[in-house]
Amino acid sequence: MMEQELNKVLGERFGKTLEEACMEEIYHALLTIVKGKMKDLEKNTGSRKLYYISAEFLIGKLLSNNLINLGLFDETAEVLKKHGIDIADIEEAETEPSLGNGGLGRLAACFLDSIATLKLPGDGVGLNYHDGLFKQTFADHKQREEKNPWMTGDDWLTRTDVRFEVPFKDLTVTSTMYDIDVPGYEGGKNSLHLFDLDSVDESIIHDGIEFDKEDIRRGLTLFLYPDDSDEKGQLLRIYQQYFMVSNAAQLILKETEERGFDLYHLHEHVVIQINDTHPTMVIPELVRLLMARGFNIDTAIDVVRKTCAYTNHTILAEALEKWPASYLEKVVPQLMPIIRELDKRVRRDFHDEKVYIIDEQERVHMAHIDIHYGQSVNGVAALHTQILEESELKPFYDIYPGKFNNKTNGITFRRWLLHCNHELASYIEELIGSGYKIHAEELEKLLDFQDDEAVLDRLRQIKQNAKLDLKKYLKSTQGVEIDETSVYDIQVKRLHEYKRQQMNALYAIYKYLEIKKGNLPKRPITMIFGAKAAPAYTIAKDIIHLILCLQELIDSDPEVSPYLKVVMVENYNVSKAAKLIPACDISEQISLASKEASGTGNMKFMLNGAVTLGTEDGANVEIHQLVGDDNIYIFGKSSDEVIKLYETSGYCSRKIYESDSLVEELVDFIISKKMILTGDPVNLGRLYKELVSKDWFMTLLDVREYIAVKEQMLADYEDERSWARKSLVNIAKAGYFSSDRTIEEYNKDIWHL
Ligand code: GL9
Repeated sequence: MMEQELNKVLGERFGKTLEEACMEEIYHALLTIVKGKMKDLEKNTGSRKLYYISAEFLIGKLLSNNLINLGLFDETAEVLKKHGIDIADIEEAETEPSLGNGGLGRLAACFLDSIATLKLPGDGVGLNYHDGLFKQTFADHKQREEKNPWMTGDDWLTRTDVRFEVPFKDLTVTSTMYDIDVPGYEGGKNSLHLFDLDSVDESIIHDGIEFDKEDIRRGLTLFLYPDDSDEKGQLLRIYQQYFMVSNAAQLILKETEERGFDLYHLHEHVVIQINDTHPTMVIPELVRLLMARGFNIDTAIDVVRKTCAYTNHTILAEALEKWPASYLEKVVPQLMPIIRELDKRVRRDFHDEKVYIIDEQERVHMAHIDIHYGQSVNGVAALHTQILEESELKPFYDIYPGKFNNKTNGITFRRWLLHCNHELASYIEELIGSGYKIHAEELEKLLDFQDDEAVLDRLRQIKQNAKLDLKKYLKSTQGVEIDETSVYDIQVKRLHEYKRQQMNALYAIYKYLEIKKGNLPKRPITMIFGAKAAPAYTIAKDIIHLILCLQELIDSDPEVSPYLKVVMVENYNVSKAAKLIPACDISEQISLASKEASGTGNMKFMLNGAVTLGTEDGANVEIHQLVGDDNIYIFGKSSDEVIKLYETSGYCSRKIYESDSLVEELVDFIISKKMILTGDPVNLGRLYKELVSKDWFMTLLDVREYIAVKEQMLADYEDERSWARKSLVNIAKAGYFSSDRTIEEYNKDIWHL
């Protein structure tokens, strides 16, 4: 079947056969075939429909995943193999849509997969950024940013004839809606609706990722997260957010009326999930649109409140959006009277300025709108929700205890096991059958094999094969040589001080100095990093600089390089994650306790048989509970202790630096002569100073214990059988982290679809 179809499409489009076509042509033929098949699928329906509004959908490449969900992957791979083609090479021909920054955006993509798979009616709504998150390159041991276009004209987008007028203060624009089909695994289909502006013009980009941020007509959807370190950038963000939610609100009202429902009953037929505060303006916008249709304000607010639900993804203050009212007046003055009315009602009912929407400095707290004017507030892991209830959002929890609930994040096993690790997925199927692909908790059946030496050996072999694959991949893409007999220790995620890549780098320094002293490790260690830093985040870029300098220093030292290797993977993204995760032995999840709301990489690594080295933070806490003390390595101060230190200003990094000679030696190395000769004294000096005199995320507090526990872990790795058992237990217990489970919980507690 697939063979005939491929030849037919290749013939029609390129006048070629499978034998003659190049990788790009085969990719485009497959794209055409898969799009056609998805078009024929029936959309999920129901009397109540979900709209998941999100500024980010980090969908990544789609070909293989769509083939898997349509049940066509194996056949396609077979056909290609018959002609001497590896489907992995076809995957390379697809450009990656990087329409998200990290976990939050990838979560939205995993959710769409699970919602479709569970056959629930639910569409995503977002923006069609022409350039995804910047493409990262390295030069002079520093990050450079380049634009990252992904639309090729022949891609997964389908232009629709849905268009809406979106009014801003100074101009009114007309949108165009593009759709991407989201097929469920073995049936079901929904849509991802991405709104765009026809007048957007990529030619206004110059010098990397610079452009005139005031040119709204040509620049509105050019970039995901344009730099918002200045006022122009912040205003552009408001333009983007309003464009997104006004389109979403108009689409929702249009579809609800087309389905024949009365808007006075909107909440019975629609639920809107607000993914972080970026889509918050959908609340006043819906109130405005309903009032324009004749609703009085009380009824409009009441209906909207019953329709909307909010997910909080972070407790970092910098991420809780507070827009100056004057900015909103400049962009969307039509919303300000409504926002002021919403605030007035809060002030009437509650006498605590901590819960007001507009504060004394005339800033609008977006999360406060969501909490007062939505029916649900959820955190994304048990500990995170507890912190929201007990400290971050306590005044709100005291008012609305019933609104708060937890939904521990999850990942779609279709991408993060079936697609990225075929060999492991089919071996698991051999052992316990295929039921686990739909009922993830069945993975627990693997526990029956924890003392089966043949099974443990095979798992080790599968890991070894993945490590070899990664070795080849890094060689061909970055020219880097890694040793497949070494232990692979991997930290991949956005670069942020709270995630503490700097602490891992201090371990590299520790190991370097140990080797120099003659204390050689039993087995070579490969430390792999992958991370993009926000273009305006200075210290994050300094940390990348430190890692790249260490990489070179170690590589060029023949005493050390046989035992230690540091590799920073360039342009870490979804497809690189899929190559790195199956090959990992040690999964680094070392955020400062209380700061990582959940983490989802931790789950991906676990599912692929890596053992976690982590703090009691985010979903690590739940991983720990599931696998037990013997199958995870935990270190560091607890979230309670950390929160207390912040409250009492009780942390002083300099004290630790001055009293602990090991810490002093490691930190001093950053500005040692060797390092200064390799790198830039400005960057290294700034980072050194930051650690000694500020260290806001308490690296020095935990670094000693981190080193000790990592050393223990490396020693334990040498008992290969017992390590393989740990690996098996991690896979077996990962079922809980299927996003299918997460979505079932959202549906049961919030959506009721
Ligand atoms: C995040 C949290 O930091 C993560 O811990 C969490 O797993 C995800 C998904 O809930 O959300 N919140 C947030 O703002 N980001 C997250 O990853 N940031 C980015 O995506 C860059």
